[in-house]
Formats: sequence, C-alpha cells, structure tokens
Amino acid sequence: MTVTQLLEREALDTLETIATRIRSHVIDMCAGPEGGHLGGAFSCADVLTALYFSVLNVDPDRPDDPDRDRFLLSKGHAAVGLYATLAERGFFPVRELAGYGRPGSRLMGHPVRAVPGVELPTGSLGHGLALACGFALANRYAGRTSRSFVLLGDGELQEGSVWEAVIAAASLKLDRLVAIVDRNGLQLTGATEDIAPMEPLAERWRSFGWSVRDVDGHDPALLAELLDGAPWEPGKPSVLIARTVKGHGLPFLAGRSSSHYVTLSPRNHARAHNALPRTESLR
Ligand SMILES: Cc1ncc(C[n+]2csc(CCOP(=O)(O)OP(=O)(O)O)c2C)c(N)n1
Ligand SMILES: [Mg+2]
Repeated sequence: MTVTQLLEREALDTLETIATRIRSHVIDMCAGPEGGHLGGAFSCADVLTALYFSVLNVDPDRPDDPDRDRFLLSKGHAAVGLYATLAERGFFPVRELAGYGRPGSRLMGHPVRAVPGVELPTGSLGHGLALACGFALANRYAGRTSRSFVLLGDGELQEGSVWEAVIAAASLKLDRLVAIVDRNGLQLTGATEDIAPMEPLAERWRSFGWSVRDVDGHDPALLAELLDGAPWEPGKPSVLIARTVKGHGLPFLAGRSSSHYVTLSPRNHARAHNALPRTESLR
C-alpha cells in the first residue's frame, strides 16, 4: 500500500471500521493453534477502539513517555483484543499478530510488558483497578495531569480486591482515574446475575463515591465522547458501565458462554468473517 493509499484509507476510517478491523484480527488469532478469548475481546472491541483512536494520549513511537495516559486491561484474558488494537494503533506491525500463541512470539494468552504498549502484565483477575489507582496516585505526586484508564470484566467484580480499590480511589479523590466495566453479563461458566447478582450496578458504584455513566458499550462515538470528558465530577473517580454482548455480532456465539474461549474451526473462521460488517478498508 502506498503512502497516499494509506492516508486515504485513514481519512475514510471511522471508529466503527477500526473496531471491525480489530474484530477481524481477533477472528484470525482465534483460528490459530492457541485459540483465544474471543467473546470477551469482541465485547470490549468498541471500548478499546474509542480509547486508542480517540481518547488516550499515547504515542506508539514513545510508549514510555512519562506524560502518557495509562491503560490497563485488567481482564487480561481478552489479550487478543488488546493486541489487535495496539497493532492497528501502530505499536507493532499488524503482521506480528499472525504469530500469536506460536513458539517464540511475545503475543501470549495474557499480555506481558514485552509487548509494546502493554503497561503491566495482567490476567489474574482483581488486580487492575488497584494498579490503576497506583498509576493515578503516582501521577498526582509527580504533578502530571495524565489520566489512568482500566478495563474490568463484570465477572471480575466478584473479586474482593476490586472493592478495596473502589473504596481507596474514592477516598483518595482520584479524579484522573477512569474505570470501565465490560458489562457483558457473562463470566466463565454462566450469567453473572445467576452466579452473583450485582444489579443495580450503577447504584453500587455511586454509593461508593464514584461518578457513574451506564451506556451502550457498542457505540464507539458515544464511548469516546464520554471517556474523553472524564472526570465527570470534580474530586470523584469515574466509572463507565459499558453494556455489551459477549461475542458481539457473531450469530453462532453472541451472548453465549461458549464464546468465552474459542478455537475456530476453518468453517467457523469463515462464518465469523462473513458476519462482520462490510467495510471499504478491511485488509
Ligand atoms: C484470579 C482469577 N481467577 C480466575 C481466573 C480464570 N478466569 C479467566 S476469565 C474468567 C471469567 C471472567 O469473566 P468476566 O470478568 O466477566 O470476563 P469477560 O466476560 O469479559 O470475558 C475467569 C474466571 C483468572 N484469570 N483470575
Ligand atoms: Mg463478563
């Protein structure tokens, strides 16, 4: 592709087409030998798109810039979604995604610091919010105005350590901290509301002193606008509850627990691609 073609393509890109490209890469990775957490990567693809293509102040050429915004994928099992996003954003070549899960690749089942753009290794659920509190506190002490974002799973909210961090963030008035909950309603073995009911979720966060928005998690423009505008209330940390569907858009997986971890057969690999919206700029 020539530079002119590349610039033309980027001008045509909307957040929706970027999210579709990210999902397309996820499908390809989940058809490889390792398989992957397709359902949870699909549910948060629009959040990741909004963050990396509209909100986060990050520079792929300077991934360790001290003034950058921080992002942590606390639900680290959705690594395939993060890898696709980081590659599309230019942190490493898109072609590297083909090595995911293969011997010698740094793209493993859960993210590690060796991957450009990954702040910390994640995957053991329940730690990301506390770590993001640490980033926010460190930035405050250093006099920086950059923001810290963290994406949690809704099943992950059953970890007690999450609620310790919820309390700490509110009492420390960490208003440069933004949590996003991927509210897809499913965890590993079933529906969160059957296993450990959490509704009214927005009320719960609010009662802990957070500023809350509860919105459609598949509307990247809305997500971008809201996340860009945080903090929504001075002196309070912000949480965006993103109402999503696990395996969003794939008729044979959407809303099903079976989407959690998938190794796509050649037939389902093709079915999944066929279910994606048609875009001009898909590679
Ligand atoms: C501490 C810990 N316990 C268990 C697991 C295994 N595990 C991986 S994903 C998952 C389900 C998470 O559900 P949710 O947070 O809702 O994620 P999503 O639906 O977005 O995939 C579990 C239990 C883990 N990674 N970490
Ligand atoms: Mg979930």
